[in-house]
Amino acid sequence: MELQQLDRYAKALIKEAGRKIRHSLTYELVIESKADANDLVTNMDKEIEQFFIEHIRKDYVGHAILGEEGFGDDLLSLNGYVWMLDPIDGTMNFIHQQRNFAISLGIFKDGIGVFGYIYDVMNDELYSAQKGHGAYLNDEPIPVLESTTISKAIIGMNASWVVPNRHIENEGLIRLVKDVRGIRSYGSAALELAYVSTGRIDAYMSMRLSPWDVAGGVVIAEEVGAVATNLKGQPLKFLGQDTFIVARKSLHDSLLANYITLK
Ligand code: 2AM
Ligand code: CA
Ligand code: CA
Ligand code: CA
Repeated sequence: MELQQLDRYAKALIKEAGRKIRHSLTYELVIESKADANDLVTNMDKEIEQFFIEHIRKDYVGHAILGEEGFGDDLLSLNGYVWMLDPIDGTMNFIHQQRNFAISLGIFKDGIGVFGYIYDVMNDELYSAQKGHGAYLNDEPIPVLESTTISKAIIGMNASWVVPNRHIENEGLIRLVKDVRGIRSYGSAALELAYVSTGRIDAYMSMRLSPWDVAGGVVIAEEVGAVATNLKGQPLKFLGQDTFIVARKSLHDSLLANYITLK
């Protein structure tokens, strides 16, 4: 298969899906809760996932699809081509703000990320990368990240980190909040990965993410020299949920060694 053709195809689908989402803002959304009252999903999350799946199943027979809203395949392995799709990452922002959400897509082959895409729909900004070929924001190459220190770092993380929880010791997190330059919480894992990749923030971490939240972003982040693992420092499996951290290597290692103590 011609990889450049696959890249063009994926980008065209993403742009078309983005147009559909922007257009949908003129209509009233149907909003439902999933696992809990604040875990939201709309008709557009479902429609956009189905839009991708219909096209991929027709044009790339044999490729598997892993999508948040469950219209894709139930996968036990990552053999062959697998499209990991989050049709709207940051659904709460989509509903409340009509911005700060993204389409997140990773195309993997035999468990290795080949293409990554994050589309900031309202800003018409497409972050993309092909493994080994660098990362782009629209048509501009994204420079490789320079190293930084904790004291100059802005860290993306969720406010739930400061609530005592069963995953991580609070003591290290309190020290972290004091030691870093700033903390940000954007509410879209995919956009936070895009921001780490472009140096707008220096790290992003989460206690629970799924493959479709990070698949595209990890391909992009690795192309600019960032490292992504779970909070134990282990490689990501992209099958099932896990903890997550992404940052350039020195910062990643320092965060795990000095601030994140798993219970
Ligand atoms: P989503 O908007 O696609 O659900 C919010 O901090 C980030 O965490 C978003 O990227 C959100 O993705 C993701 N997330 C993953 N699991 C979630 C859950 N159960 N409830 C809310 N957000 C979740
Ligand atoms: Ca969701
Ligand atoms: Ca998501
Ligand atoms: Ca989603």
